[in-house]
Amino acid sequence: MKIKEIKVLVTCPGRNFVTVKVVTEDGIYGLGDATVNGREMAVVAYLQEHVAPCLIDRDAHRIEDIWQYLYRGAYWRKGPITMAAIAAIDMALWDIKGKAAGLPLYQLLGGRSRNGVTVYVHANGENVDNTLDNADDLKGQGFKAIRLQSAVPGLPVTYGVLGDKKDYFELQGNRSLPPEETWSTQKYFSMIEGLFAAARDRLGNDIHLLHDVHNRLTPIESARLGKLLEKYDLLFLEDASLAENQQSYDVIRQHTTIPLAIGETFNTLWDCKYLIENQLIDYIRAAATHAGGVTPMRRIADFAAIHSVKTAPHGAPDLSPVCLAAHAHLDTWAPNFGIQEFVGFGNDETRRLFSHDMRIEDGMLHVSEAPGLGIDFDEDAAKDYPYKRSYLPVSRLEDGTLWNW
Ligand code: KDG
Ligand code: MG
Repeated sequence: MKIKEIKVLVTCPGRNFVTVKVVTEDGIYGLGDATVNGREMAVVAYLQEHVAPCLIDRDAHRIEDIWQYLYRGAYWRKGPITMAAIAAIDMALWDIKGKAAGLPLYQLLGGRSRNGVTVYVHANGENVDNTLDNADDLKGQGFKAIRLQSAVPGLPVTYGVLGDKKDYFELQGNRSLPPEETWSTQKYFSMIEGLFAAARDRLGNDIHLLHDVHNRLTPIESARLGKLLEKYDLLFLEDASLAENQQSYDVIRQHTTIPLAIGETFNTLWDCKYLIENQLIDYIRAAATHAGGVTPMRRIADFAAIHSVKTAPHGAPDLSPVCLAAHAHLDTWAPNFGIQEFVGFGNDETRRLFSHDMRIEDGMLHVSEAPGLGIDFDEDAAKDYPYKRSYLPVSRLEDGTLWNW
């Protein structure tokens, strides 16, 4: 089944998404997500100029060979732009194979390992009480796991807290230049333990709690935080420190038994190899869009499984619903699946463009039973929402030093 056309479609139904459509000679097409938040057009150029021309007339069924051709065959490997481009092609080819076979993707991966995919949702707030009001509300809706992020007193903006921009999509799609935010580790430590102490008092022990540090701490500060939060029984502490130097996690692990999660910005298995094989983390958060697609996500999951590490794919709104669909299949299959991050199916405009029948019930995401990924994209409607440049913020310490956002 030859590939006849590869379309790269950029649209901004509130925030930018790069969607790839691979069309075959039989008329079967597949979809993939190539969105790299704040760098979208770099992936578009990579796909249009350097990938699409090489794939025309190749057999769409040869997913593995095409993946190797794009990864191993190029002298310049890895990195978010390359891997998002490869990811989108790979997802689209799995979508095509599923449609051709008449089977949902999870069946091609090995079939169902569970009834549904447990998700964690976000409770954010301007203060501890308000964060816990939001968490209580989510608990009432049946969610079993909640990430808590509360504003840091004395800092004008805190990661994860939406402020007056209540909509995550609107927030992320409307920054024509990177806004600058201030960070203070000392101020953060004055808030964080109280948040989790109050959370256990108010929400009880029958709910999973999580927290994202978003790389703001050094390894020894992360170790201190882990020790402080151990007694509140978190499902995991995410991105406690950067792991560009993966040995940093040796330091954290020596001091605390808090479960650790990382990986949303990882692009290959190599980025997490040392962390996984030394059992320095408990959850790997790689995403299909940013780690090269379904093919390498399956390898990461298998490698993690033999080291007792679970999967917990990234699910922020900078991954399109096409990526969420791919995750729903991987999560339904992976024997060592842990939890899926979930921030909703998007605003009205996003739901108009991406149609699917995934659903949330009793705190679980339920995968589509339609062949392939089980998601469609309305190319014509997408023209109503053209690309709009938008950036993530940058972070500075209070003395002006640039820090990790
Ligand atoms: O684009 C950046 C977001 O994806 C990131 O800030 C979200 O850390 C995040 C998360 O865990 O969802
Ligand atoms: Mg995160």
